[in-house]
Amino acid sequence: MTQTELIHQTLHTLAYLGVREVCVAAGARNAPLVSALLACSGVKIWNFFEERSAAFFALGRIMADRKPVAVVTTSGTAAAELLAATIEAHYQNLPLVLVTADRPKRYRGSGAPQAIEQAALFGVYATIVGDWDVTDESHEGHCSDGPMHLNVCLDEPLETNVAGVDFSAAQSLPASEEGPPSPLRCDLVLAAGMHPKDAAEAAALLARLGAPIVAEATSNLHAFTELKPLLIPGGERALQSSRPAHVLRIGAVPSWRWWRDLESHPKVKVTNITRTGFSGLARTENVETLGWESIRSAEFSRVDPPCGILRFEPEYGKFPESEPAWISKIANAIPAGSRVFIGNSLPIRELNLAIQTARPGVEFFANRGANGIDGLVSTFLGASAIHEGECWLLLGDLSALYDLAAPWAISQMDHPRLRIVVINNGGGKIFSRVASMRALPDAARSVIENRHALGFEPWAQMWGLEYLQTNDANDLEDLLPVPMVIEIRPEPLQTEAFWKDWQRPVIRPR
Ligand SMILES: Cc1ncc(C[n+]2csc(CCOP(=O)(O)OP(=O)(O)O)c2C)c(N)n1
Repeated sequence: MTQTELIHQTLHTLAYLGVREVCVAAGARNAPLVSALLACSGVKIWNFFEERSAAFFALGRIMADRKPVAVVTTSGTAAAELLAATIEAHYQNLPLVLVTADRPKRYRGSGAPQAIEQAALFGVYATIVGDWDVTDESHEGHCSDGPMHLNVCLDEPLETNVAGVDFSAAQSLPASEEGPPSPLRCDLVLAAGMHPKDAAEAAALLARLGAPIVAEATSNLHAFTELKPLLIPGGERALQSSRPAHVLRIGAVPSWRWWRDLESHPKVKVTNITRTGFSGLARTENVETLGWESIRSAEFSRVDPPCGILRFEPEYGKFPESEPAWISKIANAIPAGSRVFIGNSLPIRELNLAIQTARPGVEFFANRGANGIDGLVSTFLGASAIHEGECWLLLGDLSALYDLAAPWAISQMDHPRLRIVVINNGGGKIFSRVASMRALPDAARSVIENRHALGFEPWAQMWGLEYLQTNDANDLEDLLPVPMVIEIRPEPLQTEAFWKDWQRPVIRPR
C-alpha cells in the first residue's frame, strides 16, 4: 500500500464513522493528513495550535450536535495531550475520534525522536479502530460507542500532495434497535446531564409518571411547564428530607452529595436510564442500569407511599452579594434562547440550586463525565460554535486559568455573543466547603485552595475580547453583541453566611 492509499483509507474511515467536522493541530508528521483533509469536501476543519484545546473543543461539538467529531494530532506527546478529553468522552460515551499520526512501527521502543508508544496510548478509554502502517496488508476500521482511536504510521518522505475525498458521499451508520417493554417503578426521580432532545423525550414520560423530580440544571427538564408541579426546588437540602424506596435516575450521574451517600443505603433500589452504560454507583446490590431506549419502551408506575420530599427555596435576598446569589442573578439575566455551559466545582452546584431563577428556553451543558476543571473554556466554545443565540460559560477562576489558550478558536467562529463569566473567588473555594479541609490550618488550606489575587482583564485583552467587571447585575442585561469576559467577585463573608444559613438541619413537620 502507498502512503497516499493509507491516507485515503483514513479519510474514508472517518467519513464512514460519520465524521463531518475535524479539529486539527498540525505538526510535521501529520502534515500529509492535514493537507489531504484541507483538500476534502463535505467536512468542516477547525484549526488549533495545541491539542488539548482541540480535543475539548471537539468534545463540545459532539455534545451539542451529537455527531462524531475527529481530532488529528502529530506524533509524540501531541497525541498524549488528548487523554483528558478522551477520558471525559469515555464517561459521557461520546464519539470522539482520535487520529494520531505516528512514526513507522519499526521505531517502536527505540527512543528515536518523537517515537512514543502511541498504539495503546488511551488504554481502556478509547477503542482502537486501527494501528495502520503502509506495510499492513488490509485495514479494517471498526466502529464502537464512545471514543475511538486511529493511529496512522507515516514514513518519510511525507506525502503532502494527496487529493481529498468527499465526506458527504459516505454512508451513515445504522441506528440502534429498541428493546422490549419492561415494567419500572419509582417514588423519586433524579435527573442530570441530558441533551435538550433527550430531555424532551424524558419529560413526556415523567409527566405521565407523576413522581417528584430533583433535577439538575443540565437535565434540561426545567424548560417543560408540564413538569413544574413535579420539579422540587432545594437540591441537596430537599433530597435530605426524602425517604425513597426506589430512585429512578435519568441522564448523567448526579452531582449531589446525596447520590454518593446512596452507596451506603443498599435497601434503596436504583434504576438508571442513561446513554453511558455507567451506573454511577460502586454498589451492585439493588442497582440496575438500562439503555436510553428503555425511556421509550418501559412502562413506568409510581411506588406508594410517596417519598415525603420537602421543598426548599434559597433566600438569596438575605445575602445578595454571596456567590450563590450571584449565580442566581446571572441565571436570571441570561436571555431565552441561550445556551449555557456550566463549569465544575461550585458553579454547577450553585446553578443547580438557582435553576428555578433561570428563564425558560435556556439550554444547559456541562462536563460531568469525569468532573474535570480542565478544558472547560474549549468545550464551551465547541458547544457554542454554531449556536445562534447567546452562549454563556459560568466557571471558577482556577478552571479559567486552566484553559487560557482556549480563545484561539474564537476567531474561527462567526459568533459575536459569547459570554465567559469567571466567578473569581480567589482560588478553589469548593475546598472550603469540605468539612475535613475546613479543619486544616490556614497555611494548608491556602495551598489546597491555590489562593491567588489574579484578575482576568489581561487575558481578555490578549485575545481581543471585551472585558467587564461588575458588582451590578443590571450590567448583565442587553450586553454588546461581541465576545466578552465578565469577571464577578462575590463577597466572601456573605457567601459563608449564605451556606451557614442554608445548611442548618432539616426539621421535618410532624
Ligand atoms: C483537571 C482537574 N484537576 C483538579 C481537580 C480537582 N478540583 C476540583 S474543584 C477544584 C478547584 C476549582 O477551583 P475553581 O475553578 O476556582 O472553582 P471554585 O472551587 O472556586 O468554584 C479542583 C482543583 C479537577 N476536578 N480537575
